Amino acid sequence: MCGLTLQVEAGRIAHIAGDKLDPLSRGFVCPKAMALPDIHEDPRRLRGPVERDGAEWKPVSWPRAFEIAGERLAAIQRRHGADSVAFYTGNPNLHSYSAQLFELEFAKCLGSRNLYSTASMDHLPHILASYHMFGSQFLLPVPDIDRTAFLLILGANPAESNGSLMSAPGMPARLKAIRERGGQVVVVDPQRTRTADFAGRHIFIRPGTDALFLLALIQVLFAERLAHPGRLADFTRGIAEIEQAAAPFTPESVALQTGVPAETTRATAWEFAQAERAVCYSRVGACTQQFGALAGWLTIALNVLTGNLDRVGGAMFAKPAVDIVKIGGLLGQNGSFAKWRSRVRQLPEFAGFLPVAALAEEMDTPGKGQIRGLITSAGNPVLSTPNGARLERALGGLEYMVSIDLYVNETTRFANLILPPPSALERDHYDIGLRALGVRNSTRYTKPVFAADSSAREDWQIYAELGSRVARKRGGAAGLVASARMSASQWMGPRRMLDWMLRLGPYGVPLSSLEGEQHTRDLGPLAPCLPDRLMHKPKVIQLAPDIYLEDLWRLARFQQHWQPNGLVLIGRRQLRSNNSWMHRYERLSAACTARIHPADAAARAIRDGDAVEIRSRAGAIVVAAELSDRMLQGVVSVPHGFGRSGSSASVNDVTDEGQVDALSGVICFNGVPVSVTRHADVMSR
Ligand SMILES: Nc1nc2c(c(=O)[nH]1)N[C@H]1C(S)=C(S)[C@@H](COP(=O)(O)OP(=O)(O)OC[C@H]3O[C@@H](n4cnc5c(=O)[nH]c(N)nc54)[C@H](O)[C@@H]3O)O[C@H]1N2
Ligand SMILES: Nc1nc2c(c(=O)[nH]1)N[C@H]1C(S)=C(S)[C@@H](COP(=O)(O)OP(=O)(O)OC[C@H]3O[C@@H](n4cnc5c(=O)[nH]c(N)nc54)[C@H](O)[C@@H]3O)O[C@H]1N2
Ligand SMILES: [Mo]
Repeated sequence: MCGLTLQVEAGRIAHIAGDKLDPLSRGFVCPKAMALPDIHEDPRRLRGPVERDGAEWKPVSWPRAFEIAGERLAAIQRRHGADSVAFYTGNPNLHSYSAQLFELEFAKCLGSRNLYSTASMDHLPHILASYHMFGSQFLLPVPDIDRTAFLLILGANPAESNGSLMSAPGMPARLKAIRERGGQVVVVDPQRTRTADFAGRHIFIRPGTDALFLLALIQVLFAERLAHPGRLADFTRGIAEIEQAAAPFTPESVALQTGVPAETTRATAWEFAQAERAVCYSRVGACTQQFGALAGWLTIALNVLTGNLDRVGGAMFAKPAVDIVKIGGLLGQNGSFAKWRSRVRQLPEFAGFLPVAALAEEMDTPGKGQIRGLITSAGNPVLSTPNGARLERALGGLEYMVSIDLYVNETTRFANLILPPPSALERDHYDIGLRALGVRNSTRYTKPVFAADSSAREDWQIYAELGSRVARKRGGAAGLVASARMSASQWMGPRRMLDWMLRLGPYGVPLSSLEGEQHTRDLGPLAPCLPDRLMHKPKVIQLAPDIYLEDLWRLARFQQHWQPNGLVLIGRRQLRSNNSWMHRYERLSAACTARIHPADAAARAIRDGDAVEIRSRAGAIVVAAELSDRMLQGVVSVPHGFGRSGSSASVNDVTDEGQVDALSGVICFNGVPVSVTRHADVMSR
């Protein structure tokens, strides 16, 4: 999303810089963009399909690769039913419009209910809330960060992650600007993060208790007559219900579990309510935890109850050139929840996808519907999903596996076949999803920087070729229809689809008019759009959907039975990293250490730099301890995405696939009970 200026000399990138004329990123560029040439030129990147032969990888032609993969996957489905082949789609697919456009059609070709994406370890609570409250999973509020006077952040570190579900390149400057214009930024996090340093105000919170904290804020709003939804009240239902539901959760009653003093909670509620323009923004830390769904819902509720939803400086909705809310509605993609559940543990689907926490057990639990074949695309679930070690064992037992990826990684090494697309610089680019989350409306289409090899297949082409083959070879009426639909999509191609979506959008710009533009086109600041854009019929905000009110019983029970116990594990992201796959580039280097409070370390005779063993129900890892008083006592933090080599370890060998938010099925990466022991002590036992 950062506008870039690339200088190309003799077929190579000679220089990369931020585009100062970009209306959104204003010249800012993060380390990930600087690594683009490293990815492009990396000799380890796969340039053509490879087939595994024992421990060796042998090149194979594209036609032959599609033929084998199509036949093997369809054969499994013919024998064991469509659900026996699963599909996992990873994070980078969200950054490729053409892959995204073909992904759902590909899933239809498989005809399987075993579909998995990163949503359930990331943003599921947010899309679940938008679906229930606004009627569309795509109608996601974005903090109007450049005009707000009070930003309350829970469980996000945008100064390092660059913002998520909020496309706002250059967060440090944007955070500073809030304070320079007299505003406030408050960060609620078990670690004092880089974002907290910019904020100036930081509140420590115990992992997994954000729902309690947010409910207490809402309780204060009602008890102290601070709730003023303003014009939103005309089209909001459930205000009285939420008042009643929040009543028992006073700041005093949640102080013990959250670790936030009652006076701090009360003062925060007052400041938030009285600020001229305020917005609450919560992300990964508040999502991927035991009450993630409740926290996602309450974040929006707090904004509504203070009149800050759809208000300048509050939580607003972008008006993107490709209106995915409208198109999603036309295509019947507003969302769905718990229409079916996973076979083994009965975890709910959302929009057709099952929680990743179920993936390994669906593979290694025998019975009808067991997964025997797998396609992964742009992902690395061995490192990115909970209990990666169990998943790894399960991968070894598959009958056939295909991976669509640029690399042999910790997951794709189990594939029988790897199909690599060209690098990001060799394909065109348009941000469909991320522009819809922009803090300012803008649009840009980027042509390929380099021409791909004539034999190269982009992700969408791989989806099309493989999908139509599997569907056709599986046979049956459904298979033939899916295959024909995919062929029609392939004939149309992603560019024409994009052009059509742009023309249908609120600005009616044809793709050809964007193609000639050097810079991102500014489409202006965010503007109020409710109740018009609401997708419920009638157009209302459902402030208190039953699924959330019912889940409050679980929260109350947790509160009652809460007891201080040992250490819990949480994650963190670092500036020079990107999930599991960018550490290999020299320009990106992050460290995999266990951050622990000095008092917790002292109690275990751990010194800075000592190797420590972190153990949970699921497994154990050994990493170096990093003593830091920026951690809340009782909490230890390890970043994810590192492989099991040298001094690093995969934290997801410790996270527990058994620990999910019971309502949504989102995984609890944050708040895993662990023991931490000096490695030397473990060895001598
Ligand atoms: N403990 C813990 N675990 C976490 C998280 C956490 O906070 N804590 N965060 C979770 C979150 S939010 C996410 S999004 C996931 C990410 O999890 P995944 O999506 O499973 O993993 P990535 O590391 O993003 O995988 C990237 C892979 O995509 C490949 N790739 C890159 N570009 C392309 C492309 O254009 N096409 C194709 N086909 N492949 C490409 C890369 O080579 C790499 O192998 O991790 C989750 N895991
Ligand atoms: N440099 C870099 N940028 C990235 C990525 C990357 O790997 N590296 N990944 C990208 C992806 S896929 C995503 S989804 C986004 C994520 O973007 P963010 O959500 O901003 O990223 P995190 O650093 O995971 O922030 C989570 C924060 O939650 C805190 N936390 C943990 N548990 C709790 C809790 O129970 N309550 C509260 N209140 N806080 C808690 C953690 O201490 C941490 O500071 O970042 C994206 N950007
Ligand atoms: Mo993510």
